[in-house]
Amino acid sequence: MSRLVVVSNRVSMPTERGARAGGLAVALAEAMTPGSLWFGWSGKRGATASDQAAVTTHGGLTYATLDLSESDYRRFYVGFSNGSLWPLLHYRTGLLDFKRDDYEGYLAVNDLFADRLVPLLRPDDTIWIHDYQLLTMADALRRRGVKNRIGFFLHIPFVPPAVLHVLPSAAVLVRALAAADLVGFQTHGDRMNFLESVASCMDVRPDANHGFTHNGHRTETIVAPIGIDADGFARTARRAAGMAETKRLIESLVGRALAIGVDRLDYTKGLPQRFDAFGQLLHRHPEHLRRISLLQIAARSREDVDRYQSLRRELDRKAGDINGAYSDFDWTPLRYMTRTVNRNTIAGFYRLARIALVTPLRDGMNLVAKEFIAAQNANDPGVLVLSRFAGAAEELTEALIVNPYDADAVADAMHAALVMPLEERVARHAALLTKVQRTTAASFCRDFLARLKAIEINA
Ligand code: ADQ
Repeated sequence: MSRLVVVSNRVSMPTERGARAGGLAVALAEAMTPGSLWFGWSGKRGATASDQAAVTTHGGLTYATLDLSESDYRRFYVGFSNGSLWPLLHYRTGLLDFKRDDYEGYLAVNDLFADRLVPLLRPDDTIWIHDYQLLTMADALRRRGVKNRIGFFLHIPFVPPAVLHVLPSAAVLVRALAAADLVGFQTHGDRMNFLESVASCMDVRPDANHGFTHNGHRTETIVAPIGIDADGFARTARRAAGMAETKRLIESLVGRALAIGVDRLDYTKGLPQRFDAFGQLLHRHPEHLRRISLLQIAARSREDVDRYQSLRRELDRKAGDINGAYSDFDWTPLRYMTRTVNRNTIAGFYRLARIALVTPLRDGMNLVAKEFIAAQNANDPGVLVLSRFAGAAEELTEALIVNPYDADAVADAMHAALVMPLEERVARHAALLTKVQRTTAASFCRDFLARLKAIEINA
């Protein structure tokens, strides 16, 4: 049987504290059968990059990691991946901070990954590369003679050609991606944008199966929405009812409704707009004054990118404005925290919440939306207020779908959620839960890998 080789920017080792709590490790748990190899950056920076991968085994899996040099880190990771590709692929061209030197660093690290992976490869390995940091790695492997099946999955959105071409050298990236045998996206919209970009950059039209052939190499595409282990997460949420943190939160609410937001502190997540919308709720619907608290948990991330520091300051200010305007001596409307909260604890918080605000300005999928649905008590569920610009909105149509740029509309949706009759809440939740149980982390892995393994390759 062919071995699975997963490649991602970061490898979360099971020995790292909390590393398996979320992210790719959980999503790929199903696919990583004993014997599989996980390859990527260790998260460490040294004076120079590793000249070979450090290989360890744990629980039947092999982990191969390399350190990056400080300059690789700045150019590949901070510079091009997070300063150019992340804003671009989230449609934020105004935030693009392109530097030719960073771009060259990006190509060099993708080449470095390929150089360090090649010695570890066996002829029948199936290679699955993840995400925007590694757009050119499939091509780097091909240039080193690798003939194995290569799949690539993009966790974040893909933009239409008019947006893509804002990035100098975008065509190079699209052509490099086409070196994979299978390229996967979260939504139909993302795939369509990619195929239009292929037409624009490579002058190749897709066929009826959404694949295309260029210079004798065929590239197929797949829409594979990522999901969660819905039943497992539901169990976690039920168990969390007995936790001390859950009890403390209940006590602190003194019977008030809880609205919750859980995000990485990132400008794509629409947090300033969400705070404005909450302010509008209190302004336009004063019947909710003193009756609701919004708990926003925002995990700090990418703090060495300037843009993230200014976002933090903006949120501190807005939170202060709202609480300054509306707080009472025994009521704080907005509880905003940037401390890390354990995922199991958050599961219990979701179950208590009457509303979840998942209002990104753009998001590949957004697993928080799915986690919130899985965590609910089906007999008395909370309501999901979901941005139309989250990938999850393509599936989760029974949520209250909003435009996150329209603070009044989001405020009205929150109001609708707060006054929604039980019967309607139950019906919406039941429909959503069916979907969250259908496209799970396991089905995501299964669908992608089944499709990849079915591809004929001429090795
Ligand atoms: P992210 O942008 O990180 O991921 P998301 O899917 O919302 O976004 O969250 C991933 C995980 O992190 C979830 O399990 C969530 O519970 C957890 N998480 C988020 N904020 C947290 C917080 N404050 N504290 C603790 N845990 C938190 C990228 C893409 C997404 C895509 C995923 C998976 O940007 O669009 O859904 O990959 O493909």
